[in-house]
Amino acid sequence: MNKQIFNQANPPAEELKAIIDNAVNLLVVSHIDPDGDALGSQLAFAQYLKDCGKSVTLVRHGDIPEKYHFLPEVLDIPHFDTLPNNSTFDTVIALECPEFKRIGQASCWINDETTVVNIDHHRDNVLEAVYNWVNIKASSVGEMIFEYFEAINYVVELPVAICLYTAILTDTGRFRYNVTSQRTHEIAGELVAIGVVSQEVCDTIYFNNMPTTVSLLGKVLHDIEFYHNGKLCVLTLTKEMYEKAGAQSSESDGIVDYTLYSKGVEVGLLVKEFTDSKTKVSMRSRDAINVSAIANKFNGGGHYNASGCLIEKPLSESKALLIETFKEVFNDG
Ligand SMILES: [Mn+2]
Repeated sequence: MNKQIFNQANPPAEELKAIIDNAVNLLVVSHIDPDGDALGSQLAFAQYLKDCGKSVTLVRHGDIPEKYHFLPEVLDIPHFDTLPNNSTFDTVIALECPEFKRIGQASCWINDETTVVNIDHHRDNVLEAVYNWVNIKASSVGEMIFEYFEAINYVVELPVAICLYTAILTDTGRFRYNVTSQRTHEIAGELVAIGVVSQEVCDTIYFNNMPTTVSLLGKVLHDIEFYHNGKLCVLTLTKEMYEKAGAQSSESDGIVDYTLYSKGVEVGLLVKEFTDSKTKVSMRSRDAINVSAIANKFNGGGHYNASGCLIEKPLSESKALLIETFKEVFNDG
């Protein structure tokens, strides 16, 4: 089969449906350390495939954050190391994965014979699959899947609606990022019409933190730093802070958002001690600055206003390097 590339908003419904009609044994995967869009999209698409009478397997690489445990059947998604090695799939649906390596170990089920369908909205998607539908204007893969469901007249029921709403809500930062379009709100409205209770979903995800998480946030905010005339905000997370707060590593999820809480900040960084020699960085920006390009310089990637990378240097060195890098960005030399 020749490679097909659809860089468009409209779902290539006929082509996609034809692939699914021909598929027998499908695997639905997403990226390492799944987030709301990854899990919501995976669950929604898998339900649709089951409703088509297909044999469907889901798999994940990484833990499911506690705040997403309410998603219907999410806890049934097996970790890749619990799936039998000899499982075979003729078709793999890869959601939210700019490249196969983002799938993690679950990519071991992709070989030359596999028909891979890549559905994504990352602008750095490398179009590795046989079939690629990439819409960089979509707020989320959840939004793209809704468009596809609508195009083929698949009736979305409440469990699927909850999954798609979660995907959209989380990937738009609660309808805040600039990818949030009129269409995004319309789709959210349709999902509410199906029965999604917006406040319930929102509170379950955002207002349901463990006390240790909030304690960790307090420690991080206590040491907040500003550079380059207040345009760069840096939050630092050390292993010691985790220990003192009694928090797990997954509990830092969302802390990066606080980097943009203050007036005048254009870029926010969360710099996290990963190991003694590696530092994990999350970047956020307001409209004008493309932090994905900066993350790329450090072999990372992501979106225009939200990206990340892993720097192979200790925390303090990485932080100094980043602050220096942003000097140029702000012409603050
Ligand atoms: Mn996404």
